[in-house]
Amino acid sequence: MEHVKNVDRKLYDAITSETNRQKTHIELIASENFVSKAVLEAQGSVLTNKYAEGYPSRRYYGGCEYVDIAEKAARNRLKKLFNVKYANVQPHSGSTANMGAYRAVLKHGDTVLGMSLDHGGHLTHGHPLNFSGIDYNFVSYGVDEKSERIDYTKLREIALETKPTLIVAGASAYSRIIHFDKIKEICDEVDALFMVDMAHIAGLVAAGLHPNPCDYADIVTSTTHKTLRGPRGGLILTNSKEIYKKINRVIFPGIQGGPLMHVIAAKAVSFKEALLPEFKSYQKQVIKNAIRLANKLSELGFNIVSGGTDNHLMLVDVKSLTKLTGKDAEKLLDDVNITCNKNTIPNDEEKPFITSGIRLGTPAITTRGFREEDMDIIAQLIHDVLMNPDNENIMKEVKKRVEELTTKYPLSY
Ligand code: DSN
Repeated sequence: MEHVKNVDRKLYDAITSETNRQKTHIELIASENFVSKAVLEAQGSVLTNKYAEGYPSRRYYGGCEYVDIAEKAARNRLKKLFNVKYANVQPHSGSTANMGAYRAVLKHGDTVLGMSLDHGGHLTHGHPLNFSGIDYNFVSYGVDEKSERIDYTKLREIALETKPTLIVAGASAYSRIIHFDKIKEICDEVDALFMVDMAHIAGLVAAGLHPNPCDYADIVTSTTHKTLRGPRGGLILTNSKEIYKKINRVIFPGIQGGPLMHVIAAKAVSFKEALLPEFKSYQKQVIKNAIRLANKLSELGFNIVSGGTDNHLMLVDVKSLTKLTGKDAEKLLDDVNITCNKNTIPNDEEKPFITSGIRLGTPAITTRGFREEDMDIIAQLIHDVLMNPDNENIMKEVKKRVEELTTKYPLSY
């Protein structure tokens, strides 16, 4: 950071403070992770200087021979990782990837089914304020009131009734295996296309620990920075040559210009890392840690939505035990250096900015080396803080325990 320090003290201070925050906090935001130094280096490389509109070997600019190596490697590694025929690695984000996928197969106003944001879906799966909900006629499905798992029977009924062009699966706050085979059956029955946004679970899929949506869906989208542990960005996969051609045209020149070649290079590096056996062990530990954290919180009296987790995250209903809102819980935990986000729980009575729950995930802390026994400690600390919001001594003690843990598992940035 020597150069930033010399040129821009303000930004140097902000970046070093953020580095320090990451080192000293227990990061439980389920969609965050810590990239390797190799990924960071590739993203910070001179590839940021290069314009490369088009696709490898078919560019609108000269001098693309080296960035072509990066994009070809990213695509090939990704295809191997997910056992899929075609990959576009240019989407700048998950939102852009989803926009690209929709535009490739939908017309304005087409009917689409997506999981409701309140039940764990995503903004780009049809929220009325998002482009998806504005451009298309999204109809929501959700979870069963009792089991708090996706209600596939109801989903089928909605599909039979609305005859959608596309059904979208995928979630940002759903802790159970998504049964793509069941949704594919429904798609076939109503003659709908099937898209999966696997952003949250991509790393688990890559490691073979969650069913692979590429075996069922016409289009699969993802971000690259969550469980997959790459740089911030998006991607689109398909097994259909026809859909692939449409996707390529939609991404460029349809909705994006020059691809971010430094980010694509970093994606390539992270995909290489994800192909290593260590990545599978890492993902196994992510799930073990999540299950242990959910179990311990549950033992301590917290209601975990759907009763637990099969993946990297859990939704904790904080209000029923502590009377605190999700917003208050997020703030109290932040005060002791535990970072998470407030989250609506199914059929939440609180507004989305207040909520009754928090979402916790284990990808980032597992990257640091945290193991099951540490989950017991974290659960106890969360319990102690949220049950004693006015007790300064307890807050101080918890902060000290957090420091012990973050020191035990240092981040080497
Ligand atoms: N914002 C992401 C998350 O936290 O899950 C989804 O895009």
